[in-house]
Amino acid sequence: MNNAAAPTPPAPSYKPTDAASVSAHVSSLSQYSALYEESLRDNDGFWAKQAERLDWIKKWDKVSDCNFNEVSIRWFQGGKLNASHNCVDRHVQNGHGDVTAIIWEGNDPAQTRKISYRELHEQVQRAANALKASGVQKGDRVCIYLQMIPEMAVAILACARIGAVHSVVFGAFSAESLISRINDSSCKVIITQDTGVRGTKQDIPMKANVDKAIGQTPTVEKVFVVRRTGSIVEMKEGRDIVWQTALDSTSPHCEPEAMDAEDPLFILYTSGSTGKPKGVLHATGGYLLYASVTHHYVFDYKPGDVYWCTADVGWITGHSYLIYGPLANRATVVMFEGVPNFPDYGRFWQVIEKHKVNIFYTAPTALRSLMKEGDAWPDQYNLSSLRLLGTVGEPIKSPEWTWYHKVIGKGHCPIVDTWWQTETGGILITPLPGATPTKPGSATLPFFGIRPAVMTDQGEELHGNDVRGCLVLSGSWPGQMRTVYGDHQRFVDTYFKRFPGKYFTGDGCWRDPDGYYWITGRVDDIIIVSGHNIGTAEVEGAIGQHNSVAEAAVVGYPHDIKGTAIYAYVTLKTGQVASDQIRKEINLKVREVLGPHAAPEKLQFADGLPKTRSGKIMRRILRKIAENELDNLGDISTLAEPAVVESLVSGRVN
Ligand code: 7RM
Repeated sequence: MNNAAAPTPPAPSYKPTDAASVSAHVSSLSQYSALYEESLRDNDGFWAKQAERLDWIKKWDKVSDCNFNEVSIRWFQGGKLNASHNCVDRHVQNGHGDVTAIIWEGNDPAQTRKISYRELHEQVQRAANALKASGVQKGDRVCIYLQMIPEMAVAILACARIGAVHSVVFGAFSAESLISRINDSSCKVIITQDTGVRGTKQDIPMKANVDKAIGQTPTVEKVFVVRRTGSIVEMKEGRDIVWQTALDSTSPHCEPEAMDAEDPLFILYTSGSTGKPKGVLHATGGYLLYASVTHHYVFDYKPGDVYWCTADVGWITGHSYLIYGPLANRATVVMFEGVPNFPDYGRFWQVIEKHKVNIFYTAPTALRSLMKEGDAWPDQYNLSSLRLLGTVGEPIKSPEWTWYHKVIGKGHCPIVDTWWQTETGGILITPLPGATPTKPGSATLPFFGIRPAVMTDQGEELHGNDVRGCLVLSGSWPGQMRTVYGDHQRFVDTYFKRFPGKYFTGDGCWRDPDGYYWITGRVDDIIIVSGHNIGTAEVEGAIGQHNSVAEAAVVGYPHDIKGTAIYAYVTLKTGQVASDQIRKEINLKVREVLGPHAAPEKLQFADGLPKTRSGKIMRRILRKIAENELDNLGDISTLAEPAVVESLVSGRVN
């Protein structure tokens, strides 16, 4: 296992304030414990009760039918529902059409739009009709390649309405990433925008990227282009359609499709260790319920609260906690197009003051980058509307936790450190804000119905507290992914092989003497940079596309801002001479192939890489060198050529 050192106890414990507890959905640790016990004792009963939160067209026959040995996972079989009805229609029907669904804050602070549930209802129906008119049918896949604009929510919900399976591709991804994702799930339609606006970038070439991709995506028939900037883009007659025109010229009525609870709702690609991204597939009923229930309890959402999740919809956090969970709960959400440092480092705090945000959910990497700019930025703004803070994506360390707590939350806002994965659909380990005393850096305790366990490398479960090992889940929950799209065997192999009968998260953890969970990082070769899940193999593949490169190996190393950054070891083809020019070109190549978030922070040219006799690169050694832990390289006797280690150490980039 390659776990970062676990934090050392004892950590201070922060009790929820009376103000946080009194009105909370769960207001004491004993109430949490009782409910938690009950949720395990009668798991089906618990979820059946929770499922009453949603509108069902037809009630389910069976709550759960899950078997991790056979890797078969089904929730609410026989039940029928529609996700867009649950996120939009029912709120309007129940008399809440005037409630603001989305407060859109543009990249430019002067640009704001408010969209009520009624307006959203109309837009979603028009979009659903436009998709149908372009030939999209139930079960077809639709690629959504957009920035953070309201049309993102409309497009997602329109797909859900007609039973099309959406696959959102992060707006910063390159044409090449787009091609592989579109082809893997044979998308019929792409929804994109002319150009994008983000920070100082005023013309991100979204449609142009689609144009680059489309020659190599034979299944794509139509491209919808949202007018965002009005920049001139090529429009191919008969294929490309302006989104706004299509919506305006269609009917504002479209009946939601009755979907089986187990029908796919969406695919979201996440990095895999072999380099080929995995199409994580989520099912309609279980996913929607899980997103809704966790949003309700973890963010303690109550009608009237203004809730802001800063995550991009291109990641799972945006799917679950910007779109599906909050909208199912009739929340008012802030959707932000910009970046934390534009026009200056006060932007987040300015937006909180402007929209009187009550609940704020962001990533530790964003906090680190803002913390280093000093307290003067947040201190300029009135943050008194805040009552709850959250984090996600990576472990949060003490300095930024304390800063978040004191400088942003003024000491009175509980912080929920939420641990989960693309694969889990929603939050699994987390404090409940009115109930759970928190320790900075710990995601604390399991959510209702969740059964974490800690395993040794040898596959034995470690019972009791103060144990370290691999984090697994011993039973299913409704939000669990159902399969890897088009490759069920990969689903089985990745998550259920290492510990038979259990779901392996890939993370290491420490369950401390109080039973609190501390996530210590990935045990395999995924690197989490600024909260983005990046496969080492993908980056190596991209570097390898440079003509001069023979071979590359990348590892993560601790980085103050990004949490983990990428260190690349590159062997050039014989006859090629290492230079700053090649270094720059390699960097550009990675940006072009995968996007800027995957570019290596450090790059070392190496004559050879440490390999085993069977040819496997020993990343353990590369990690130690990157981390500058040179005294402790471990056993190098299994290397084919132990001498390469010395030359790697001497060429280390500081
Ligand atoms: C939601 C999301 C998943 C991986 C996960 C962990 C790490 C996420 C936390 C965390 C420590 C947290 N999905 N991770 N949240 N580690 N504390 N609160 O991030 O699929 O992109 O990444 O992220 O390693 O396995 S993800």
